[in-house]
Parts: sequence; structure tokens; C-alpha cells
Amino acid sequence: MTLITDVRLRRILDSRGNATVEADVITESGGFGRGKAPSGASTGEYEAIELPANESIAKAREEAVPRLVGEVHAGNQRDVDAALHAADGTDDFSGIGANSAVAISMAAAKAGADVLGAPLFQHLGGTFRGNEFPTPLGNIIGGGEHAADATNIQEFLAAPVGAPSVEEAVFANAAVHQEVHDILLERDLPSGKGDEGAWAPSISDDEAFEIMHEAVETVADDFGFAIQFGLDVAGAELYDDDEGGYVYDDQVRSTEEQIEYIAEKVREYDLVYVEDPLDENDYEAFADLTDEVGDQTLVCGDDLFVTNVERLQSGISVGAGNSILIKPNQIGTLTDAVDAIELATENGYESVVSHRSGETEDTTIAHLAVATAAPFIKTGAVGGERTAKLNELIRIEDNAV
Ligand code: 2PG
Ligand code: MG
Repeated sequence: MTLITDVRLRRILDSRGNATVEADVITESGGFGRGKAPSGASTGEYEAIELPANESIAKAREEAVPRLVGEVHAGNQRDVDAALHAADGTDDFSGIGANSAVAISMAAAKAGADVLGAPLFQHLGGTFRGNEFPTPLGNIIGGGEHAADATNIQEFLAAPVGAPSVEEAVFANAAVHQEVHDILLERDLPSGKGDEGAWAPSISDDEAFEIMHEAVETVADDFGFAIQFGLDVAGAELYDDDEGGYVYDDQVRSTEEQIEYIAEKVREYDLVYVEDPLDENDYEAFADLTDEVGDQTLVCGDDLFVTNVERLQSGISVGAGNSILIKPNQIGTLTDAVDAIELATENGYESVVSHRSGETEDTTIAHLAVATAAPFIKTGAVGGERTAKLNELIRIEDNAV
């Protein structure tokens, strides 16, 4: 019933106005699934390769579509994703592009779920999944590669850890976003937004820490549950070999100083989450920071691990981090993403499912987070391409998908 009978690919817009790939997968029994590839700005050096949308579509039509149509069942995700790897023929998806690969992989999963008449999270996770919901990490203030003339740290993320439901958590993050806007106006700091909808004021990182602290406290009091916060430092973007360290405006921190700086912030603000605090090549520094604060906070590898089981294994061997960011397009297929989550779980690492800065209305990651019982999902706080996922989580919680 789930034999693939057609795969259609087209170029569509992402949230930044760039071209991305949309895939439709149709099955023998009329099952239908549609997947859309996201796209990063602070991309890791070791990510799977995204090709220009038109080129990726042309290559996928030539190489991948013939290996799928009439050959593979959409209901068997491992077969679909193995066919994508075989069609690609490289180890980084530079043959057909990770953008076409991930769009097809997600579309096939949805077509498989459609034939079964099951919600996607259940198709991916099985019938015993769907009772644990991730805490959404909401991007509230940001800079780095996502906004010019703003903070050095890429993301300040609200974490409503005490929320009694996903719905309450989602609304708490939106309230923190609004509260920060009010504080910025009070301080006479009008601000635009970055790529993910976070405020991008021209302030120091220290001022952003203060404002986040004030905002989460105020909203926690209003909502009556604990809200903490965390960071995506995007350390690889700050690290400059020629400067010999991490460049913050006119200050350069050595690796040791960076570890100390982050550890101090974890203690001072009781941060629950620190992503990419260090460079993507520095497993050792990640391990040192994890030794220092890993019992108090999640030290998460994004550009460090790039959702790749081999890189994660290297990290596990030396104790680098205690959590992994999961971005399906970073590795190219849902199978690879789930393999990374499984390896993480077996080794006591937490998985945090994530969007990209360039996004679409696709909601697959909301289902993936529920299917794998991930403790956190990072998918913004406001903006249509972000609320698409947040609202889908609310629907999943309400048994309305
Ligand atoms: C990150 C992501 C998403 P980008 O660094 O975690 O927030 O950004 O998609 O630009 O890599
Ligand atoms: Mg990151």
C-alpha cells in the first residue's frame, strides 16, 4: 500500500526569501506526504551539503526519483533513506544535496503515516510514544550570524521548565518575547528582529543577560511556574584561529577564558542550556566545560556533532557535552537523525530537536521531538514558520492531529 508511485520536487520560498526544496511523495494507495527543507546560516563545517535548490532538484530527479518510484515503500523509512544515500553516492550528500534528500525523507514519512491513518509522531515513534512532550526553547534575544549589530552570543533562549503543558510553555515563551520588547522600549532601545524572530537590539551580551533574567522572572511570576533560560553561543562563529580565541567585539577570550566565562554565566544565571559554547573542532574544551558544569546544565553540541553518529561517538569517548542538537537537514535523512538520537540515549546524552534559521511551514520536527521523547525542542517563539511547529505541538498534545 505504501509503494511510492510518484515523487515531485519543486522550488519554494523559505522564511528568509531564499529558494528551498519541497518534495511530494505519493503512494500506490493514494497516500500523500509533503516535506520542505530548512536552511542554516551559522552552518557547521561538517554538515551535509546543501546545493542550490534548482541544482539539487535536477540531481534528485535524475538520481533519486528512479530509485524510489515503483521500488521503495514510503512506510519503510530505512529503505527510503537508504535509497537516498545510494542515489547520492557520497558521504555528505553533495551528490543530490541534503536539501532534496531531507525534503524527500520527510515527505515519505508523512506519506507512510497518511496511508496508516496515524499521526506522524506515532508512525515515527510507535504506539507507546506521545505521552512526553518537549519543553520549547524560545529564541528571545539574538545576534551572531542571525542579525547584524546585535549581541555576540547568537541566541538567548527562554526555557519554561516548570510549565504544566506544552500549551502553557508556548504561551510563556511568547510572553517573555513581549516582556523583553517592553523592557527594551523602557530602556529606549528600539529593536528589529533577527532571522528567527528574536529581538536583535544593539546591546552588549551582559545587558542581554540582565534583560533576559528580568523578563523570565516577571513572566514566571505571572504564569506561576518556573521559567529559566539558556544560550546558543554558536562558538564556532566567534572563534578565530588568527586571533587565537573567541572574538567578542574588541575583546578576545582564549579557550580557557571562554570556558571560565561560560561556566560563570551558568552559575550566575542558573542557565539550563548552553549550546555550542566552544568551537566545533574543540572536543577537549567541550569536555573541560562539561566537567565543570555538566551536572548543572545541558552542554549541547550543534556544530560540534552536526547530528552525525561518528562525530557524536567521538564526543562520547572524551565526555564532550551531555546533549546533542538534532537537525535532520544537517545529516540529510530522518533515519540518520533517529540513529543519532538512539546513540545519544544509549550513552546518557539528551537530544534537543531543532529548527534552522531559514525555515518553512513544515512541522516534521514537532512530531520528531514527540516521537523520540526529546526533553527540549528549539523552534523559536514567534513568526509563522516558528509558530507552525509550536501550534502543531499544541495540537499533538490536544490529540488533534
Ligand atoms: C543554530 C541554528 C538554529 P542556523 O545555530 O542552532 O537556531 O541556526 O540554522 O543558522 O545554523
Ligand atoms: Mg546552534
